[in-house]
Amino acid sequence: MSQNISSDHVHTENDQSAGISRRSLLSGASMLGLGAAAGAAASLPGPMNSLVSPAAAQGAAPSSGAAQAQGGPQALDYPGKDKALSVLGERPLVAETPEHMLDDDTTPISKFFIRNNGQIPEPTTDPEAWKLTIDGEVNNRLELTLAELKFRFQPKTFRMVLECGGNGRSFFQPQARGNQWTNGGAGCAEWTGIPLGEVLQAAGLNQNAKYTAHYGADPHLSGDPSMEALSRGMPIAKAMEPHSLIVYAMNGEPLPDIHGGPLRLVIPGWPGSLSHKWLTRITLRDREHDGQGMTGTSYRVPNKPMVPGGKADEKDFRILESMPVRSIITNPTNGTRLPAGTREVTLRGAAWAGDLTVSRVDVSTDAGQTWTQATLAPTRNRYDWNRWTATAMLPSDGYYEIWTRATDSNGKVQPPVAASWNPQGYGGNAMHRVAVLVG
Ligand SMILES: Nc1nc2c(c(=O)[nH]1)N[C@H]1C(S)=C(S)[C@@H](COP(=O)(O)O)O[C@H]1N2
Ligand SMILES: [Mo]
Repeated sequence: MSQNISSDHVHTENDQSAGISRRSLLSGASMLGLGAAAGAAASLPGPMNSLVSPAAAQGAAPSSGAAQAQGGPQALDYPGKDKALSVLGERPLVAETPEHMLDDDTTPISKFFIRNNGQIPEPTTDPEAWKLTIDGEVNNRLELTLAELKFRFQPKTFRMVLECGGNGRSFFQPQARGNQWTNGGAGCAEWTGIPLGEVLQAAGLNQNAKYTAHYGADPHLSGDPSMEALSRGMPIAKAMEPHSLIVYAMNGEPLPDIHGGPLRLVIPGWPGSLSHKWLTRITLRDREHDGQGMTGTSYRVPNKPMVPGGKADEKDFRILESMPVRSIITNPTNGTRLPAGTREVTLRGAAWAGDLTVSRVDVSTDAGQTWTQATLAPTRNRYDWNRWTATAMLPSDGYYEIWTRATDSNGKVQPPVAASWNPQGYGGNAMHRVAVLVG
């Protein structure tokens, strides 16, 4: 059975995705040989992108990506973290959450993805004494400890998606530069903190203040103290949104070290890189910030469609702002084997849309020939994700792919493949697909 599945999709010897299919096939065969119980994740070959376009390699997920080139996803070994997170890079440490592990309404800390650009700083022994400076184009420079911040301002808690700007990057063909995220560079946690806008107001923004610049305590990967691991910023209007928070707690716990504790920004809807961890300073600038991660093709996308794999004209790039609409299937797990005779499968998932909202989610079991609308659970607050449910009807035993696509409040729908190729692979919001085998 699995041989048939695979042989449709084997390409040439030197085609990387062919190797991946074969590996998946081998592990899949052994799982099936064990007679995996209903609902258990066997490693069926992932949905193959050749169903959509032979040129793109989307479907190999979760078996695609750089980590897998060395033979399967590497498990994470980090205190407090689920070992089933997959490591995309060790230096800096980057790990994503496989889609089926995003099945909780609120993503637990243990399952939340990790993205670092530099070294992980030494944990502080005195979180309440952590200092944040607000300077630059302000009338009164502020220097506040975390204790003072909590004392002076009213905290807010929102459940909000944090999503890496490169989420979905692995679906680009040819491969785009950077961590090869599938859809797991995202999570939705309850963030508690002080609205950034209130703190900026207290610092008295002057008329020249146009843009923020963020600095943190994490050393550059090289250890060079004159270099920033990351230093991004945003227009004042985004900073003043009531959901842009200076955060000190996650899911009701003190913000964990690995997520930027004791203090970070959470700037929902926009690339995760704006949500600066180990936050020490925000400088108000009179122009667009030009720190680490603001120039060239970093977090920037072309103004006009470019030839996939072609050379970038950086003059014609703009800063990536709102993230695109995305939905994921969190149940069943890709590769699930269901008992013979199963005709109904309960589907669960999540959807979100950057600054926008999700207007609908649809699912298909026939490669998009027909679609069924999913039921969206309400969001708790702006920037929360919509959990969704649907029932897939399977007419017979056999191999099925379940596809999901979300539509945003502007009517934009997720494309079948990652569109708008760009050198660093932003905006890869191809429909998510999982394979199931009935019988
Ligand atoms: N100081 C600092 N903040 C940072 C980063 C970093 O490397 N250093 N990475 C950013 C990126 S690219 C992302 S996607 C998010 C990830 O947050 P998490 O590791 O808590 O999931 O943190 C952002 N904040
Ligand atoms: Mo990111």
